Amino acid sequence: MRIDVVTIFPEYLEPLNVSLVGKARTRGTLDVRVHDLREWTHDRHNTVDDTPYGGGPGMVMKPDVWGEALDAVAASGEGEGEGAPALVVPTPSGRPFTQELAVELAAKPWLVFAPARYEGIDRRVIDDYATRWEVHEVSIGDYVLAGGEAAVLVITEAVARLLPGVLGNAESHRDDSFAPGAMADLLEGPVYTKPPVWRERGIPEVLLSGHHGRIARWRRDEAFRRTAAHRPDLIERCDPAAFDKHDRALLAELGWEPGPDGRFGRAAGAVEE
Ligand code: JQB
Repeated sequence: MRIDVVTIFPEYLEPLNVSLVGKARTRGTLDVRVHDLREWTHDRHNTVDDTPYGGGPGMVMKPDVWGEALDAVAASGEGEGEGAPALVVPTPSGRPFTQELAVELAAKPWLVFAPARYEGIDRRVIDDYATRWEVHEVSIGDYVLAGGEAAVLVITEAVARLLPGVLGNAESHRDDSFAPGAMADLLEGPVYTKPPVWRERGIPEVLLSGHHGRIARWRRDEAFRRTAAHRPDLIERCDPAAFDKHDRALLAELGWEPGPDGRFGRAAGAVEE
């Protein structure tokens, strides 16, 4: 996969040289190219922003500079047989970035990221490229960043670990929380390693028992407890056909009960733990 990033802060993308993404790059699985947007300015001050039409606070990134940059990046990939890249624009008003979207993006041969600063990019840039390229406006969460670069790091790491050969066998994707598939709808429970006693704290007995069935059940219970506490929306969204008798008993103990549609919700008068 090829990834281009166009930014006014190329040094912000340095973490892409490290760890999993850095290794994927040195092994040739991932070709990452970071570009300074100011290379495509023509004035003495390398201006990338201007005041917003209609007034208001802050500045808006200029469409002409972004247009030249994106055209140049696209032209640099012509003849590599990939066709047009998919453009990814981080913005607080974008589609929520989820594991599902990570899987979708990991299937593309070529991504171009356009992380903005200030109040974002002149709308006409997104509208114009959307007539020729696949464009994804994406938000990594419900909080406000000062620009899109941190989102590029997040999205790139989530995508890179899905590329063939990037993760070792020891860490394959099947039980990831949120991975579409097996344990898709529950958060992961706690994990432990040696030593068996640390600061007078032991390990849950069941994990030392060697009873694989009981261990699997305990892990599922812990996953339910964490999910109910931190992400009740995930329990509510679950198809109750996925719950067995034990799950139902545990949910009842945690203050959940089936509603008219069979889906579980917090029981009226349930006590917050
Ligand atoms: C400028 C960004 C995010 C990119 C993601 C996320 O554009 C704005 N609008 C309102 C407030 C602040 C900004 C600043 N800003 C470019 C830019 C914020 C991304 C961003 C984001 N992806 N929160 N904020 N989840």
